[in-house]
Amino acid sequence: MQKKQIVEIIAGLMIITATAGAIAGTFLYEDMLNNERKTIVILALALEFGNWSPPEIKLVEGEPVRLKIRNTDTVTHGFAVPELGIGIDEPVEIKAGHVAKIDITPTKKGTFLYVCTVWCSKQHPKMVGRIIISEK
Ligand SMILES: [Cu+2]
Repeated sequence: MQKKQIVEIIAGLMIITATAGAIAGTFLYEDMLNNERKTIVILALALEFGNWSPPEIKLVEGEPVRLKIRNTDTVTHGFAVPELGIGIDEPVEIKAGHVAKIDITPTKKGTFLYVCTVWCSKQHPKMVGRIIISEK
């Protein structure tokens, strides 16, 4: 192996290390910012493949949460909670394999439906889940 090749390999490794470090740092920083926020992961799947999972989530009035909606399907899904105004003015579209992050602090108790807003299959209108918000 020539000296030039060795130098190029070392330079390449340094770039990879720096890139991985920057990415890891970004995630850690995000987690730090997110410390006081509970994260709830919801999987988006068309009805025939399992529907929203979990189909029901429980939140507490006044407690900030981050919803991470992970589309593990092969088609695009949308997310909205019409009664809470989520995904209405700013539609949330999540392409296959992508994740949408929505930070909310529930301000009213009750049961609200979350729906898919993108036509994803024949069963699309049945792609509905429930958010139950209880009093603190
Ligand atoms: Cu849909």
